[in-house]
Amino acid sequence: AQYKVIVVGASGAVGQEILQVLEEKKFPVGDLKLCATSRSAGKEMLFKGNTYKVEETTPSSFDGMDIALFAGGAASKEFGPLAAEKGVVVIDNSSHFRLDPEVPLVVPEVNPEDVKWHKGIIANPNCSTIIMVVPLKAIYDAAGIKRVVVSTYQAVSGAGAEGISELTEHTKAVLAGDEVVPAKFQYQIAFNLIPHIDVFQEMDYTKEEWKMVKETCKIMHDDTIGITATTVRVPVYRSHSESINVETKRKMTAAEAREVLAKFPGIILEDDPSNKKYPMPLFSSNHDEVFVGRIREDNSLDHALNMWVAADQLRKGAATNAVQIAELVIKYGCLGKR
Ligand code: 2RA
Repeated sequence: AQYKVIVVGASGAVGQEILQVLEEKKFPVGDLKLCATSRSAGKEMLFKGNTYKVEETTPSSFDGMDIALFAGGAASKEFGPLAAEKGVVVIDNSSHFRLDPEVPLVVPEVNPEDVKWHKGIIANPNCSTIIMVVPLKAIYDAAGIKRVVVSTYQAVSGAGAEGISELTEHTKAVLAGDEVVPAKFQYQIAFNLIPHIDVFQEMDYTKEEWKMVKETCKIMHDDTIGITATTVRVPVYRSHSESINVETKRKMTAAEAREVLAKFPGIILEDDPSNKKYPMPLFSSNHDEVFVGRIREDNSLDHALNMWVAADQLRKGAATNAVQIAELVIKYGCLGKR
């Protein structure tokens, strides 16, 4: 069978990745429609060797479509429910519906079954959450989890195409001795780290940090897991990295952790310090797996482990995860109610 697919926000960084992943994974696209705001309407994009013109998103854009992949941003709030009303299965990258109890929040390697109870909208978690919960699930199944402490090192492309160009511009300006003009980021991002992603909220945590806390408990179906996060923007173009400390319920050695992580779907273990083997964003980019390494027992706490992970946040962190959800919708036969 083939499916009528509409990509909303097609011209942005995530939208472009969605098209690439749909093509790479040979998703059964029968009919493709690319939509975006009026600002991007008219742009031409390639898919499977054919040129498609980006149209402005309107309510009628969704007529007769089977699956809508929203790349993120405000469009989901305006058009998501409307598309679902029309019987289109909406897979949304924005944060808008993630914590809605009526909306499943899904990472296919972690909670695939949640796709089955969708009521028209399925939410894609935040990229930094997806990258963390894949290895956490392997540990959780083997030893249980009491608490997680995570610090992230997030690429500038998490802030879209403007984030990418700002790193380039700031780097050139610094090297040329010119004035640096922050626009997308709060400060100069070249040769700097900015511990501020999204807005500050209660307890002086940012919205990005609260996303990691709340989304993880929903995906893992376990509100007893204690999570605290610090999210940081770093001068890296692509791939988020994360330093994760996990306190487990049952003792787990580093060797046991390596064993379960190596076997877990969607993970590539890169953990051989004597040969300088560990994950790095330069090498995890353009892949779909979460790379895990630097696994060590916590020297300061009995039942705890450290690990360092890196993954392409435009792919596994967004586009690939969304397309994998679409594949589950087909596998489980839970397309929209016409
Ligand atoms: C970021 N995770 O990295 C957020 C949104 N993609 O900016």
